Amino acid sequence: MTRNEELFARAQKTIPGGVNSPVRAFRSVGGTPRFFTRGEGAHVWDADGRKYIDYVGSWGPLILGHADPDVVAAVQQAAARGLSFGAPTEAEIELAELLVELVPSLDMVRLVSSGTEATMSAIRLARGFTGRDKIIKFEGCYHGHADSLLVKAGSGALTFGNPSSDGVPADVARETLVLDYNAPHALARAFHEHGRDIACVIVEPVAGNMNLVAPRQDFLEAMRKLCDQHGAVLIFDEVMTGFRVGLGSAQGLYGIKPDLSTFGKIVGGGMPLGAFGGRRDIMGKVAPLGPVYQAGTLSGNPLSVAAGLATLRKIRVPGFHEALAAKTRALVDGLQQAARHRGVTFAAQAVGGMFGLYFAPQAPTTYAEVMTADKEAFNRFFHAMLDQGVYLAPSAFEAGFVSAVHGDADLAATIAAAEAVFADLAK
Ligand code: HOZ
Repeated sequence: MTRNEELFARAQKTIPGGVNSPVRAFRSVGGTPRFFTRGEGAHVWDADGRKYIDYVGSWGPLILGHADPDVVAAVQQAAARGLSFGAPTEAEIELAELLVELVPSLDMVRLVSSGTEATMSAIRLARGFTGRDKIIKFEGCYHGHADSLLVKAGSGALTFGNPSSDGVPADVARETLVLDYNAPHALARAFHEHGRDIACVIVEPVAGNMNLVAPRQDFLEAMRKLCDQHGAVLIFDEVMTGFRVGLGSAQGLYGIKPDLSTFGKIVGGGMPLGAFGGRRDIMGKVAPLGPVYQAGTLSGNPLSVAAGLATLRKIRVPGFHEALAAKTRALVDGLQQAARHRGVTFAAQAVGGMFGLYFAPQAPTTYAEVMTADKEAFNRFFHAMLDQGVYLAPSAFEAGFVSAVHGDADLAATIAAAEAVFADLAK
């Protein structure tokens, strides 16, 4: 038995599935999850001492790689001054000011402890602001695990959703309309039928939880226009895309100004931190200014704020995101070329520092298309890459992430490993 296997067997006795977040259990790809002992730069080491090039990056936060010395020092210094006060600190203002400066749609922000908390709070705020209950989300987009958001499409083209988890009340799910991603006509129809009841539209402006699906520009533009016409709040869930696809996030990249935005991952630099913010008139409804309640003992935690500030200050240098995007593009181009050499049906695409890999003839644009990709081929690819020392997300339905410290040698080694794996897959 390997040390990873030993730890997994032990973990399953006291932790459901042996993990603290389901996708980590490798259920989608099969096999034993790797238990990590250390990360440095673009690399991680598992409990058996094996080293991997890491393209998960803690699912997005680690845009500077593992254990960036400046981020670690900032956290250490904050920790030495006190772990938590449950009272305001100056650093929270600095982070709020920086967010407002970097993302033009933000007039005000509230710091929370996770992306789930941020989206859950933004939905409540949109409902409180509009006095309406219904929300629109898109099939395949994930916005954390709050009840209103764990909802999948019901039957029929335009129906209210069904819970996608046991424990979510059907009555709550019924308030959520689930539409196809990248389908502006479906959105227009939904507003035509239900416009007066719709509090908000929430969207991942680049979907990253059904593998990576890039948005059609007219889809984003339609939702901005329809929300304006019907008095609904447009929420961009930038937990994944925030500060990753550009310094101004996806809203900067696509030139759309949402009413509210949610952040997580990079904003906390690897520590638990989320944020939601937006228009002043809407944020003015948040307690204690207004009647929409939201609170948290660890909100604005000093260590998380220190890590977030150190990360954002380091990535706001000119050219940072261009270099990250170029590197990510080089990776996906190299992988596509390797697959072509070996005659494997495969596509890949990048948006800024995030990427998607698809065992399909071309990159999908909807959830239905994502579902037609060859999942078995992905699973074989995943395990073969793992054997070659490349750690990809353990699911065909997750995006990948490149950091600023992935070097040319890492990219070349990854592409060479993939070429060998594609050769095997083609046999
Ligand atoms: N929310 C992540 C998947 N898109 C998983 C996070 C984790 O397992 O850490």
